[in-house]
Amino acid sequence: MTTADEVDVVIIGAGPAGLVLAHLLRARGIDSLVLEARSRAYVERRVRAGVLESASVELLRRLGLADRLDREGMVHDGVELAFAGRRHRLDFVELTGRTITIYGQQEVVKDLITARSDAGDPIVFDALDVEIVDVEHALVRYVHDGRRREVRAGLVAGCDGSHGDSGHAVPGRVVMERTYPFAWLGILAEAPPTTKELIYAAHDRGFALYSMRSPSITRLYLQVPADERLEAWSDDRIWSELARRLPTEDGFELRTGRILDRGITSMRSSVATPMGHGRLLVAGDAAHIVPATGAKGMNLAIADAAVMAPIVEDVLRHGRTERLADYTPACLGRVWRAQRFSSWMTTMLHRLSDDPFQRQLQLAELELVTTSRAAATNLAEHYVGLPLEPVGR
Ligand code: RFL
Ligand code: PHB
Repeated sequence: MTTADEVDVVIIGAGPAGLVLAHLLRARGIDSLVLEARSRAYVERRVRAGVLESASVELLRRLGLADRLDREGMVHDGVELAFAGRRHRLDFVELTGRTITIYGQQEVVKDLITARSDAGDPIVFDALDVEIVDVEHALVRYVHDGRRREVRAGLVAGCDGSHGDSGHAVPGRVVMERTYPFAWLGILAEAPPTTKELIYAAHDRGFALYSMRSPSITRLYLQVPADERLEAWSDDRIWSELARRLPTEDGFELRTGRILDRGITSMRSSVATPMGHGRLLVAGDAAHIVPATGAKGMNLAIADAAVMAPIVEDVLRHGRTERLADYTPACLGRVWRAQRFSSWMTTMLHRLSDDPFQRQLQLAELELVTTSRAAATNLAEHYVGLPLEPVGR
């Protein structure tokens, strides 16, 4: 049996893009139904990004969703780059007047889900076989609790991440992509951070990243080959490799602890255009992926939602369907800036080959960004993130 519903907007996916969009629409008085394939417990536990740009924090604050973020988020004034045995600090506040906030993506997701359910707005978890049946008329079907359901909407927002299907519903979309011959092995460890800020380490043995989640939890990453298996890395091997790549001559101390979570993340870049068709608009990882080195993915997902919300309002409330065509170009300026930044950071910091010429070029680049104020400002401006206004001319 099919149960039919009607709603202003169907949002597919309860990640940062879908949940921020749902809240932005609520703030404009627009109803939405969020359909999420996984369980609530699963999406709230999924360990991913950790860096929020200042504009992302401000947007969450404006929506009244930042109480816990403001209490528990760790505001960082800069980052450190480590290479050739030394650490160099980039002071974001001095260079840009702005900061970043370390707050786990799953904490953002938890806060947004709690606020939505407190308001009595629907999120259907364990929504199976979600299908955009008619992209021109925003008709979506799914299965929940063994029942087939059908929803008619004014618009569909495809926010189902890099493995989702919604992007495939855009006819003739073109995907540009680049893969890297390495991946990141990431761990979450029960160990208090020993530095105040993140350390990006460009070691001869490969890249390592020292990050954190709270005063008692560190988040660490190691560059590994693209096809690496997690089973090849015992706890001892992980800690000893980190202990080789992270320490510097100034006596950096790596604290070890119980490993709470581990995973391998592939490194790739992609942009799919257009980011919509008919009554479908696609946001976040469902439309574009950046390698994690620039810490941009979650922030881009939030920025897409911020572009989409006023367009949805114009279309649904004022019948201005021509506004749908504005969505892709309004997102792409920022997306390509983030691609450029993430690809540059990735190339500068990872071990790319055995070629000594290439290595010297990387070291020269690192020397430049840590000694030239102009070069440091370029890095800092993109790391703290661009304002939420459209990027470009
Ligand atoms: P998400 O978060 O993947 O959410 C998509 C949601 O859609 C659901 N879904 C479906 N629901 C219904 N039907 C279907 N058919 C569905 N298929 C999928 C999924 O279950 C999920 O809940 O995408 P969104 O919202 O676009 O957000 C993107 C971010 O998650 C992603 O860009 C970041 O995590 C990337 N990233 C980082 N981004 C940053 O901004 N800063 C960082 O520091 C950062 N570090 C990282 C990262 C990603 C990492 N991993 C693990 C990929 C570090 C890592 C290790
Ligand atoms: C993280 O803390 O998970 C993190 C930080 C910076 C990055 C990527 C991931 O560039």
